[in-house]
Parts: sequence; structure tokens; C-alpha cells
Amino acid sequence: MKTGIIGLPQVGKTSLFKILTKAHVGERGHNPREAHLGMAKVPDERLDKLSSLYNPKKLVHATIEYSDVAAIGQEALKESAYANNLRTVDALIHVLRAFDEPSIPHVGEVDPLRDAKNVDFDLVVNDLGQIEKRLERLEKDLKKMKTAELEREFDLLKRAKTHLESERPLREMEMSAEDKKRIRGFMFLSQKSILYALNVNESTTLGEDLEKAPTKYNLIEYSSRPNAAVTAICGRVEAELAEMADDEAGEFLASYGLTESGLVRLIRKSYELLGLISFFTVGEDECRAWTIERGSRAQAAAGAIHSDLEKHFIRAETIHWDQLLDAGSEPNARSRGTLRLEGKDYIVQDGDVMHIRHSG
Ligand SMILES: Nc1nc2c(ncn2[C@@H]2O[C@H](COP(=O)(O)OP(=O)(O)O)[C@@H](O)[C@H]2O)c(=O)[nH]1
Ligand SMILES: [Mg+2]
Repeated sequence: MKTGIIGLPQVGKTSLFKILTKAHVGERGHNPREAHLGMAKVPDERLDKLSSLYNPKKLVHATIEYSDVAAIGQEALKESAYANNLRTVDALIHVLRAFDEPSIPHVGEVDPLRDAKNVDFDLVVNDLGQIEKRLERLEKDLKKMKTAELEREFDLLKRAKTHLESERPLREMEMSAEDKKRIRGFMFLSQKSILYALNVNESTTLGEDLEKAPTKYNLIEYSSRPNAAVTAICGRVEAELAEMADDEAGEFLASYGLTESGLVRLIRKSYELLGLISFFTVGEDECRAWTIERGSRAQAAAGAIHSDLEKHFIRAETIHWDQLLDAGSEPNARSRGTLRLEGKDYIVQDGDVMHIRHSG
């Protein structure tokens, strides 16, 4: 699962990428369209609390992959290398400039909603181009030989075309699971879930400012459409935070009226937007978060740990993380009856702790 960071030039994409992945990103090489890739740790208080119960030798957080693609725009999207690169991501974070800084030029006044709409329009145009090409091809093929599948694809693409022509991204189009499968191969840009990230001014009331930013910049309605969300960060402050030790960071956050870093919220939101949840495995050797898709069955979840566990799955000893914390230990939880056995079809819940019982 990979999230692509997009946005207009000089809005804070690379800054965000660096803070997310703690990567030391140098100047791009000879190819300015090359994307930077990096992993970010998904902060998780639940896992931190569980590990205080076990004192494990190793504590492993879930990770999420980010890709810092070069600045977006109609021109960039015309380059097939750029567009193809962007197509491979599963979701998008669109960094929107909301900070004032006269020395850093922008396309005009600071207006995040305008920028959000413009970039979405570019994505729509790109998808429309793809669809038109494919429809031409399909029309020819259908003249030679009609098959039910080709006709279905033709109808679906026609519907998608009409939708796009009304300047609406495909992420807002209703589609059956079969239809989604049918067009998955196109990896349409406007179909990807999107998180709008407002990059706001530094201020002493940052906590409040971050809270209010989506309202202040009129992004509430726009970002509450299907498969979209909004959050706010302050790149400047996050960059300073990234350099600090934990206790120092705590004080620093408090001085801005913040209880948690905007980054934590941003990572959590992109995780949610990807449709991902975590379950935990615990023990004295290792406490660890595993990433699965929401709605996964226990047997499939076991496969996230190891394919053998999926193959030889018998049952999963399961307890929700807060019940385990509440009981204080697994034996206590067992006698309370909160630690229970679940079968292969159990739908794993976000925050479950599991021991997979397996044969072989
Ligand atoms: N004032 C201010 N400047 C920022 C902020 N975030 C990024 N910048 C500056 O904006 C410029 C462009 O940032 P960069 O991350 O390279 O943007 P990109 O072109 O979108 O990758 C750099 O000079 C950053 O220091 C912010 O939150 N506040
Ligand atoms: Mg950059």
C-alpha cells in the first residue's frame, strides 16, 4: 500500500515527505520526475500501552509507504513516466498551500480550495484521455466481434466518461465490486482516495488553528465527498519536532497548544483512507502491529504474519487491546472470559490482539 504525495510546486511536499519518513532527501538526480520513496512508522498509542505490559525486546510499529512525486500539473501529467508513476500509488495526499510567505512564490493568492479543484481537474482530464483512447479501440473491436465482457467494459467506460465530463473525479462515481475490478487495470488517477493536507502558518495558537483550518479555508464540503478527507499540518513546526527527543517534543507541542503532532493525525488519516486497520501480536520477545484491510477474516489476517500461518490456521486466541490492558495479563483475561477463541471466518477488528494457533 503506497500513498503518493502530490501538489503544486513549493507547497511543502518534500518537506512533508522528509518529516514523515525521516528521510534525508538530497537534490534529485538528473531526472527531476523521479519519485522519492520512504516508509513512515504509524504511531500507535495502543501498541505502546500493550508493550508496557510485556516489556518486549522488540517493538514493531506498522508502516506505510509514501512516495514524493514531483510537482503536479497539466504539463507534468502529459509526461507518461510521471503519470505512470503516479498511477501505481493506492491513495493520494494532496498538500495544499495555506501558509503565507512572500518569499516563496505561488500560482496566485493563497487559496487552497482553488488549488484542490484545479489539481482534481487535471486528474480528471488525464483519466478522460485514457478512457477516450480505450473507447476508440473498443469500438473497433466490437465491430469485429461482440462479446458480453467487451460490451460491459464499453458501457462502464461510457458511464465513467459522462461522469468525468461533468468534472467529477471517479472516486465519486458509484460502482459495483465487479465494475471496480473491471477497470482496476487502468489505475485511474481521479479514482484514488485523496487526503487534502492544508499546510498552515506557524503560530502560537497552532492547536486551534489546525482544528479550524478546514473550515477557514472552505474545505469542509469539498473534502466530505466520497473517498476524500481533510487534515491540517504545519510543515515548519513538524520539521522542528522531527529533530527532537520525545520529552522535549512534548513540551514543544504544549507550547503551541497541541496535544499531538499534526503528523500523527495525518498518518492515521491516510491509513484510514487506504481502508487499513491494525491488529497486534504480543509477547516478551516482540510486540508488533500488523496491517490488514478492514473487513479481513482471521485466516487472511494470519497470512499478513506468515503464509504458513494462513495455510495451517486452526483458531485465533483473540482479545481487544483495551480489554487485555484492563485485565493486566492474559491469564486474567482468560479467567474473565474476555480472551476467547475465534475461527477462520471471524472478521478482525481494529485493535484486536491475536495469537494464531496453527498446525505444522
Ligand atoms: N513558512 C513556511 N514555509 C514552508 C512550510 N512548509 C514548507 N515551506 C517552505 O516552502 C518551500 C518549498 O518546500 P518544499 O517542501 O520543497 O515544497 P515542494 O516543492 O512542494 O516539494 C521551502 O522553502 C520550505 O522551507 C511551512 O509550513 N511554512
Ligand atoms: Mg519537492
